[in-house]
Amino acid sequence: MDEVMRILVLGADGYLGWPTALYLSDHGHEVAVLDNFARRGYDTELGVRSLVPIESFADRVEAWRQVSGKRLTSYVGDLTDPEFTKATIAGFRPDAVVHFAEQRAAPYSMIDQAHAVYTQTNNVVGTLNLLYAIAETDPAIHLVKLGTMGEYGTPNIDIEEGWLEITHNGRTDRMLYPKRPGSFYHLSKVHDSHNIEFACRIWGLRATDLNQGVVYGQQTPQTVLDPRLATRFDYDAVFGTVLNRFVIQAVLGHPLTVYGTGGQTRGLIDIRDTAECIRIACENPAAAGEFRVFNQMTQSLSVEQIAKTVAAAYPGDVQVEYLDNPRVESENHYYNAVHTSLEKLGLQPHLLSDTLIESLFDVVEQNRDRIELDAMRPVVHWRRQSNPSSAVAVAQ
Ligand code: NAD
Ligand code: USQ
Repeated sequence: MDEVMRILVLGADGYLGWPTALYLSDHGHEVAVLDNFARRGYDTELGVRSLVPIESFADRVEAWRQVSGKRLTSYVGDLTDPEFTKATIAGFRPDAVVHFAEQRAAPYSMIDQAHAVYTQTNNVVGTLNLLYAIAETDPAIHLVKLGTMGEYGTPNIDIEEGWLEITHNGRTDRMLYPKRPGSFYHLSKVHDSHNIEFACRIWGLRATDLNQGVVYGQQTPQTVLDPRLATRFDYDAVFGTVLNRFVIQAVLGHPLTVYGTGGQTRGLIDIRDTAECIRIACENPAAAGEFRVFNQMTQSLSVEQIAKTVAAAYPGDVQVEYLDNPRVESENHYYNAVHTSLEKLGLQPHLLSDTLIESLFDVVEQNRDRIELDAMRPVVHWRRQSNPSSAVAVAQ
């Protein structure tokens, strides 16, 4: 790194925000961390908890100071509060803001009307407040925003990195890539992308939208330095993501819950690569007025391939159960997503390996007594307008 940057990480108490903040701090940057603890609140609501115990925000920040000698400036507050957001940006004066702070579970957004409205309000309003705060404080601040590969859906053409050159009736233009997302959560990210692109166009802001695939893994070189630095690991049917859930199900001796035929294909990325992609994006900022989009994934696999990979890595017997798909999604489709920009800037991907999966088996073994089995079954169905919020609630 040539230059120490001031980087504000929003959503830094979450699964990805916390290890990314440590990674950036470890790379010599001046890092501030912010959260409103909404994620801990969803745990209480759903009756679940992270498989791996996590410390309070204050205790984690203090643990990092003790372990690394580095200080994280911390802010507690809600991005949907415009005054708080403005005061934080004006107070810390970051070179880059990394924005993870959204409600990120598709099933949570599909529970019922209240959860859909909450998700879109929290995500879209929070991001809009942030755009105003940056524009009014200093338009040169680089916004590094977490989007999602699910914004694109599964079109029957190649997925480009955010933009598409279209020729129509003999005329050509460069347009935002058409989006067909699969949940009200994924839609909130599409709305964010449009708002950010517009702010770059009208105010000359600089932004990088990172359309990230499904993340797997739990440990990074920084989080393993001390148990108090662990990041969360979700397994429940609302917040647990597919590969992490399959690893846990294999260890418990539960069948891997493949939804539908398992033919649906997704982009994936290792949690260590998430942190590195953020560092690369921060250290190589977008130009003034540029809305830059990178597809932050390193490989594509179908859900069935993920299940087979986990089953092959596990030393014992593993059953696979094909459930009626609770979601509305294509299970047999073309999928070819370009993801070369981050690699051109230096990303060296960790591709999915048996070694990584085996290390996750160990993490699960150490914490298996913390698992709430009822939370493993999907209870949120896309075709219904009203769902129970958790299997735990259904079981009680
Ligand atoms: P997470 O829920 O663990 O973390 C998000 C954090 O943001 C939480 O700690 C939450 O309390 C905080 N937050 C939410 N709303 C806030 C608000 N209004 N004000 C302040 N803080 C708020 O999620 P994660 O898995 O770490 O994901 C982080 C980001 O990455 C999300 O934007 C998500 O959409 C994106 N992403 C995640 C994945 C994945 O597989 N986990 C994949 C692609 C993209
Ligand atoms: N799936 C199963 N069985 C399960 C869980 C999931 O078959 O037990 C399937 C789903 O039907 C879906 C795929 O696995 O086809 C991925 O589901 P997921 O829950 O792992 O991921 P998703 O809902 O797409 O959301 C996650 C994160 C979200 C992020 C997104 C990236 O929660 O924040 O935006 O991954 S992406 O998928 O590229 O949009």
